[in-house]
This record gives sequence, C-alpha cells and structure tokens, in this order.
Amino acid sequence: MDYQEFLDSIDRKAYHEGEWRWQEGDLTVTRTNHWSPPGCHNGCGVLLSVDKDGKLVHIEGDPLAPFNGGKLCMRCLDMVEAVNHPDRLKYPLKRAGERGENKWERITWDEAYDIIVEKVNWIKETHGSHTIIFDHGTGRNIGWQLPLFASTALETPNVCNFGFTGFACYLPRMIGASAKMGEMTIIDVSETHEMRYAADTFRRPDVIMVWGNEPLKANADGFLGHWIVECMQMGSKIISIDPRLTWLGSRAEYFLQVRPGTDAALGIAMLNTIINEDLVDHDFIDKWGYGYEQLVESVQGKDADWAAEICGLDADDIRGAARLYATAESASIQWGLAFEQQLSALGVTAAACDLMGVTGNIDNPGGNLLIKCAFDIEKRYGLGDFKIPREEYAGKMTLSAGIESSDIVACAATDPLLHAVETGDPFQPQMLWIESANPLACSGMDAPRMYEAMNKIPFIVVADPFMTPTAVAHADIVLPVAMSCERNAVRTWWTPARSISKCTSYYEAKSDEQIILDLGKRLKPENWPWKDDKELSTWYLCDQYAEGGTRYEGDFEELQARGGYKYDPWDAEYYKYEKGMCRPDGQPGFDTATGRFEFWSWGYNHWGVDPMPYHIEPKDSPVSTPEKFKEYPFIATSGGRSCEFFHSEHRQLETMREFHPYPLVTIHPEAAAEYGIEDGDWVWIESTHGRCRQKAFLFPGIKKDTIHMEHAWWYPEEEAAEPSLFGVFDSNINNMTLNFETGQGGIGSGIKSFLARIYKYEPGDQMPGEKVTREGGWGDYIVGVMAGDAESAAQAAEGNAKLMKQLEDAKRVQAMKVEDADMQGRNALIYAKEHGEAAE
Ligand SMILES: Nc1nc2c(c(=O)[nH]1)N[C@H]1C(S)=C(S)[C@@H](COP(=O)(O)OP(=O)(O)OC[C@H]3O[C@@H](n4cnc5c(=O)[nH]c(N)nc54)[C@H](O)[C@@H]3O)O[C@H]1N2
Ligand SMILES: Nc1nc2c(c(=O)[nH]1)N[C@H]1C(S)=C(S)[C@@H](COP(=O)(O)OP(=O)(O)OC[C@H]3O[C@@H](n4cnc5c(=O)[nH]c(N)nc54)[C@H](O)[C@@H]3O)O[C@H]1N2
Ligand SMILES: [Mo]
Repeated sequence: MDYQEFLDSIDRKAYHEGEWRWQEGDLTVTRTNHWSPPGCHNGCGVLLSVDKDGKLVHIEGDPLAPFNGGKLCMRCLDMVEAVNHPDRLKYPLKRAGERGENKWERITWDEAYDIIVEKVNWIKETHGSHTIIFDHGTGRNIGWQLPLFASTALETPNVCNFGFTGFACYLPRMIGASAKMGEMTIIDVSETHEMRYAADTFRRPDVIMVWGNEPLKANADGFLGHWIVECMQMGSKIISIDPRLTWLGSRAEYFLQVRPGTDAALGIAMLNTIINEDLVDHDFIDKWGYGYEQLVESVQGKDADWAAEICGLDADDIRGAARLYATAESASIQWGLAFEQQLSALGVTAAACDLMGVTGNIDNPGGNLLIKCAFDIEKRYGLGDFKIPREEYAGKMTLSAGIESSDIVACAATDPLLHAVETGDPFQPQMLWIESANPLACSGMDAPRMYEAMNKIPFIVVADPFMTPTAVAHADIVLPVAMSCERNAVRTWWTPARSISKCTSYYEAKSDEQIILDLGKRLKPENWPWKDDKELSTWYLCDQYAEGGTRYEGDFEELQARGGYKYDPWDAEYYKYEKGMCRPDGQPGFDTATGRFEFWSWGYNHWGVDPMPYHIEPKDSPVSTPEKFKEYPFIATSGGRSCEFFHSEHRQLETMREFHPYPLVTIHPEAAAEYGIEDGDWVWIESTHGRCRQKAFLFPGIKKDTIHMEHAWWYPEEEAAEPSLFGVFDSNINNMTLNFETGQGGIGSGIKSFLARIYKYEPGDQMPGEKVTREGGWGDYIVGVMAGDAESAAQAAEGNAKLMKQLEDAKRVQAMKVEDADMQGRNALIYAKEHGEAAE
C-alpha cells in the first residue's frame, strides 16, 4: 500500500477542500465528524447531505479526513435509516400508567423541565443531592458533558455506569498503564500524524499482538481496526490471543486459543521466556526502568509449560509468540476488553505493560505510544474529572481505591450504590438519571437484580433517542435526544481535536448539550454561563486543558471552518520521555513517581494491588470448581462485537437485522452434536444463576469446551410492556453474570468466564422476561434482600464487606490528599514514598 499515492489521487477540488459547508443543487453538504448517537467510540470524517426540507438524505466518508480517509463502517453508511427512523422519540413523555405498562402522556419541554427541577430541588433539600445517581454508559459523545451536568447542576458525586461492576471496561487498562508509564498507551499505526502512513517519522510495526480484542468489529476506544489491515498490507505480522478464531486470527503467525479468563498467566509466561532467554532491551531497562529485578524474580518458575497447562495452549506456541514479539524491531500490543472482564484485570494489564517495557517498545515508531487527549484537555483521559468537590462529599460518595487515587476519572463505584438502593445503607438513593445507557439490556451485570433495584428508586429520568427497555420498565420522564448530525459538539478523545456540526433536526429532540444547558441554567445558573452549545464547546476545547499542557488556540467555529479537525503535535512526537515532554517539571523521564517505567509499580502498590503481574483463576472454572464443571461443562464467554450493532443500539434498523436477525451462541459442531443441536436452533444457555436463549452458530474455530454469546440483545419489534419489555431478558446473557464479583482493588469482573450448560429450547418453555418481571428472577436472594430476609441479607452483606474495605482504602488515600492541598495523583505517590509508605 502506498499512502502517498492515495493522497495524490484524491480530487481535492471535487471534495471542496477548504470549505465546511456548500451547496450541491438542492442539497446542502456539510463536512463534519460523526460520533453519537447512534454510535461508537470514533469520530470519522463524513459528508452529510440535507435536502431543502432539512432532511438528511445522504452520507459518505470524507476522503480529506486523515482519520478514516473516506472509509466508513456499515452502521455509518446506514445513518440515513437511523436518523429518519419512525421509532425515534419525538417529544418529551411523562409516564401515564404504572411502570412497565408503556403508557405515556406527551408533555412539552417546559413541563418536563418543571417536573425535573421541582423534584431535584426537593431531593436536594430533604435527602441531599448525593442521593441522585447519575448513570451514563460507554464512550459516546457524552463523556465530559454529562459529568459536568451531574456535578454542577444536579450536584451529585455519584456519577457511574450503574450496574457495571468492577469498572470492567477500559478503565483498568487506562489506570494500569498510567501507573506503569505515566500516560495511556495505544499502538502506533500512524494515527497521530496528519500525513498518516506517509509521515517521515512513522514506521509500521513488524508485529502486532492482538489480545482479547477484535479491532475489525469493535473499532474500540478511538482506534479504527482497519488501520491494522493497512499495516498488514505493508508487512505487519499478527499474533492473535483469543478463544475464538477471528479474521485476524486466521491470518496470524500465532493463534493462541487461550482459555477465557487466564490471559495473565499467558502474559507472565511470555515475560518468563523473554527474560530468561535474554531477549530484553537492556538499554531501555537500564536507563529508564525501575524495579526490573523484582519482575525477573516474580516470573521465575512461571514458564511456558506452567502457563500452557493453565491456558490450554501449546508451550512451544507461547515461546514462539514471545520470541516473535521480542525480537521484532518494533512491536505493539493491541489490547481489548477481555483484559478487564476477567478477575486478573490489573494483573494482565501489568503483564502487557511489562512486555512493552522489557522490549523497549514504548513510544517508538510502530510500538506502543504514550498518548494524551488532543491539546491536553482533561489530563490523560477525558471523563470529566472536574468540578466534583470530593472533600465535601466524604461518606456520601462511593469510591474505589484504585480508580480514586489514579485521579483520572470521575467515577463512583457502582456496586456500593446498588447496595444502597437495595438496603438503604448508607443512604437511600432517591433519583436515577439515565442518559446514554441501557442498564437492563447492556450495562447491568446482573440484569434481573438491576430490574428489582431500579424499581425501588422513586424517580427516574431517561434521556435517549429511542424508547429503551430500561425506559419502559422504570422511567417516569423520558426525554428525546438528538442524533449526532443534530448537535454541535467537540471531541478531544485522542488526536485530532474534532468538531461535530449540526445540520438537521428531528421533531422536538434536543441534543445532550442543549438539555444540560437548559437544565443547568434552571438548576444552578451561576455554574452555567454559556449562551449556547457552541460557547460550551469552545469552553471545553480551550479552557479545560490540564495545567502545564498546550492550550488550544481558537474556538468551535474556527475548528469547524478548518475542516473539523486539528492534530496535536505532542501526540505525534516519538520518544517523548527522552525529550522532557512527559513530566510537569520538564525533565526527561516518565510521569510516574520514580520518573521511570515502573516494572514494580508504586501506583499498584498504593492501591493495595499486587505490584507485579498476577494471575487469578476464574471463580467458576474447570480448575477452581471441577465438580461444577461436570454439570456445567462449558466455559462461557461473551460480548464479541458485531459490525451491525453498537451495544444495544441499531436493533430497530431493518437493514442491520437483515444481516444479523438473531443473537448467536457460538458452539463447536462436535459439542453441539452431543446435545442434538443444529445450526440455527434456539438454545438455552444456563448457569447456576439464570438462563437465556440464543440461536446456535456452529463454528469449528472455538474449542469444544467453550461457548461464546452475543450481548445487548432486545427486540424493538416485540411487545414493549411487561412481561416482555421488548424481550430484553429473553436473550440476555446478563441473566447469568454477576454484580459484586471483582478482582483486586475492586477492579475487573468475571463476566467473560463462567460455567454454563446448553440445551435445546422447546416451544412452551417459560421465557426469561416472565420469570424476571413476574416471579422475581432466579436469584432467591434478590427477593430475599428486598423482603428483609435475614439469610439473604447476610449473603448480600458478605458480598459488600469486600467492597466496603476498598472504600476504607480509598478514604485513606483521600485523607492523605487532603493533608497536603498540592498533592494530586502522581504527587500522592511521591508523598507516599517520602512518608515511608514503601512496599511491604
Ligand atoms: N460494533 C460494535 N463495536 C463496539 C461495541 C459494540 O457493541 N459494537 N462496543 C464498544 C465497547 S464499549 C467496547 S469496550 C469495545 C470492546 O471491543 P473488544 O475490545 O474487541 O472486546 P470484545 O468484543 O468483548 O471481545 C474481543 C475478543 O475477545 C475474545 N475473548 C473473549 N473472552 C476472552 C478471554 O478471556 N481472553 C481473551 N484473550 N480473549 C477473549 C472474544 O472472542 C473477542 O474476539 O468495543 C466497542 N466497539
Ligand atoms: N455480558 C456482557 N455485557 C456487557 C458487555 C460484554 O462484553 N458482555 N460489554 C459491556 C461494556 S464494555 C459496556 S461499555 C457496557 C455498555 O453499556 P451501555 O453504554 O449502557 O450501552 P447501551 O446499552 O448501548 O446504552 C446506550 C444507550 O444510549 C443511547 N445513546 C447512544 N448515544 C447517545 C448519546 O450520544 N447521547 C444520549 N443521550 N444517548 C445516547 C442509545 O440509544 C442506548 O439506548 O455494556 C457492557 N455489557
Ligand atoms: Mo465498553
């Protein structure tokens, strides 16, 4: 692939280079970026055509946008269908019947705001603002807006992804990497350069280790999977670590078909091979490493043979993959969600970081980059860790030790909040605000338990572009949200900084920005000075940069006019740690307590987490529960993404459902045959905790003892009212996964590795929707806790005791910070060191 050739081939004039909006006949074309809703983790450059009635009629990729170079995924190509879909919410709604009956009354925005303002003010006065829980989901275009609103208008510190145990998405990798190397890391496939692959300093990686991630389908966390394919066209080799054979796995030098939940053991064994065969980068380690001796010691005895047994792999393949990675001139690790959806979340993150560290593949061309959000907006990773006056909320906010002391996100631990809802301890939540989340379909780990809990919360608002199962079941007020092409916003998640331009509107739907501005002004006018969404965006772009960073020069309209993107030169630089670009004191080194890459990590130690890579066996597995494995003979994993859907979105779209009509459970053909299951049969998947129904997809690329299920399914075409709730429980794997099951530091969850059995669905079998909404689900303890039953309450209390200990740890960290007002994040670690809080 010759990228320069591609660049030269673009007819720039035909694509109106230098303009952001123009006329083509009756159509107005806008050059902008798409994010959400509906959508994903990315911000691809698009050209949107709107007709003279203001209706979106056409979308295409913008070849002048270096981020995606004109390419789009099938969901974006189908955007016209999504934006004009008749199921979209058109007006604000107020519940008219009982919760779950799906009866609504149309109200005006003013009426909706009046009801909300009155309720919020009453709660603030009578119960305290901390009794409002704010729930938002994954990295959509709400990451900074909603925490800002929650903390400065609702004035609650309890902002979380409600029901999503263990911060089990991305956060473990973010804070783990930040602890070890002072910044976040993503792999270098030229995405930090405006010239992309043609940039002088870029070199494609020799080897990319794709680990617990399926980039071609997920395009997760600001990273387009197709970039890897482009590097493969230039010669990059692949190592795939996945229980399923994927497209990339089928083209890999090594396909390590690991047993779900055992990746940390594999990582430790690869370190053992690389260290003991002396394939390490001594130069890097000597000059920049800290605690290498402890790492060497900690991996002894944990060799490829040891891991092969645990992971179900061939020891020679483990050694071979380790050698291939370590001896490459440049190699990178493209890690994914499987990292944190196992109990060893921080353990496997440490192992992966150490693999980068021992081979010196840090911030080198084609290695793992040190990266920040463009123009330093919000240190390290933008999730709105501002404006939450933590000190004021001591005892009223739930914290997790590791997350809190990492100082990079504003996120309350969700399980203690669930506990509070269920028991009133330490307070009874009065209100739940759900914006950009769908806990029954997706983010609630124990969906039936979440259903019970949410019904205990007196007042619930849902803001979404569609009527969701969660809204039908629980909402008192539903607000219609505008889609991406209907909002003005900015994005700084990685580089470049991008603008998103409004070019159409839909009935009375309002953007997230407009909703929070309207309500912010009503609830707390002194905190909400911005005139409109553009001013708010400019404020975020220019005034929220982390101290010491490069301030963005310009404003929303200037960014829009320059074509909607601007690259941050900081991100494009290599070997930043050598150049004094990482530390606030301007010295060479990493932004860690020791100034070095920490093989022995102060951060981990400080959080009470093992500072060396560690492996924890899944709670439920052939090794830890062999007796149970006889009755539940499959290791179940879940969540591999599909091109057609983003989480619970896109199920309304006929085009997507034509490609992918039903949820699929992947089973090895021989295993299926043992149960008389054929391809396309409806199958029950059942654990000791619950069951759900998906269609069998027979595939030899999975092991005989493993199954893989799809997540987030519901059926907009089915009955909305209970017991169906759009069939949200019927195919829901989160009938089986658990809340209150986390790894060290309260981080990670076991949801990608539990034991299950399968059997054919028979017509007349009771559907889960009925079981959950009419009979309280399968977990007797849920009903018990609600009814105050002593034994069940004791069980719930035990699950919580562990988490409460973490809260204590968090308070300890917080107290330390308060002692010294200057102390933040990294400095807290230095403080710990100076005050003798060294390793035990
Ligand atoms: N189209 C689409 N894209 C999405 C999403 C979506 O719903 N749809 N969701 C977005 C979100 S929020 C996220 S977090 C990302 C997630 O995207 P990814 O990081 O790609 O994570 P997953 O899709 O869960 O799974 C990736 C791979 O892990 C494998 N796997 C399962 N268990 C294990 C294990 O124990 N070990 C290893 N090594 N591999 C395992 C699966 O077979 C799968 O191939 O995708 C984002 N992108
Ligand atoms: N078993 C299992 N469960 C999983 C996973 C798994 O792999 N396996 N993955 C987990 C992961 S990684 C994550 S991150 C969670 C995600 O969980 P959630 O983030 O809760 O995902 P969704 O269910 O899609 O909910 C998003 C809702 O927000 C709406 N929406 C989309 N964009 C916007 C926007 O810009 N503004 C507003 N206001 N609304 C918007 C959508 O219409 C949708 O109803 O799910 C988790 N659930
Ligand atoms: Mo996620």
